[in-house]
Order: sequence, then structure tokens, then C-alpha cells
Amino acid sequence: MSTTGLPPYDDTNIFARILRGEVPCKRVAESEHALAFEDINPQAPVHVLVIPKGHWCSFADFSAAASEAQQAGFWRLVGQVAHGAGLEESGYRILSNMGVQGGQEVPHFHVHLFGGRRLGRMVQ
Ligand code: IU
Repeated sequence: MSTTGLPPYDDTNIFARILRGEVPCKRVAESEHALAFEDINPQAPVHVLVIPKGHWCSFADFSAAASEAQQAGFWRLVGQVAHGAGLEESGYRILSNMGVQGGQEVPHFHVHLFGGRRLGRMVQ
């Protein structure tokens, strides 16, 4: 068990299976370093998940262990998806739940991108 409360990376998790093409997704964008797809249970008119192409359980792992190129490539795609969805004028939110206490359910690092409506305060 890691300090995040998550077990070590397990490549049978659902996002790893999506990355391998074993499970379908509604793809929004893709780059060498990351894949963006629609959340299956959207919480806003735009709700996209962006995941890195690598084996990182959480933001803690990704930020500590991914290369500079991997991190830059990942965040570049997050920005491109927000731009591509036309959200820059209205605004949007990016969020990553980190670890069990942070509410993370899928143990492959991901960022949520929300937009398309006025977003309320969300820390509970
Ligand atoms: P979390 O940050 O780990 O709590 O969010 C996981 C998200 O993954 C959540 O919003 C789910 O709706 C979403 N999701 C998905 O898009 N496709 C799936 O097959 C599964 C979860 I399982």
C-alpha cells in the first residue's frame, strides 16, 4: 500500500484497459503522451477525462516519477482539450482526485475537465 492509500499500480484497471483499446471510450483527443475521452457519468455538459500513457496511480506518482516530457505532454493535451471544447471564454475547471481520502476511485492518474455550465463550489 502506498502513502496515497491506493495499492501499487495494477494494469488491469479500467483506464489502462481503455489505453490498450480493450474497452471502448468516446475519444476526444490523443497525443503521444495522453488520451482524452468523455466521462461515462458526466457531471457537466463538458466532462472529459485526460489520462497519461504510462503507469501512474495518482497525481502524486505522476508528478514525482514521470519525465519532464511526459508531464509537459500531458498538461499540453489538457489545455488543448479545453481550448478545443471552446471553454476559454466561459471558464472551466480541472480537477484531480488524489488517493482514497481525496476521493479517487480509478487508480490510474487522471484529470477531470468540467465546463459548459456555471460551476459551483465543490469541496465537501
Ligand atoms: P475519480 O477521480 O477516480 O473519482 O473519477 C473516476 C471517473 O471515471 C468518474 O467520473 C467515472 O464516471 C469515470 N469512469 C469512466 O469514465 N468510465 C468508466 O468505465 C469508469 C469510470 I469504471
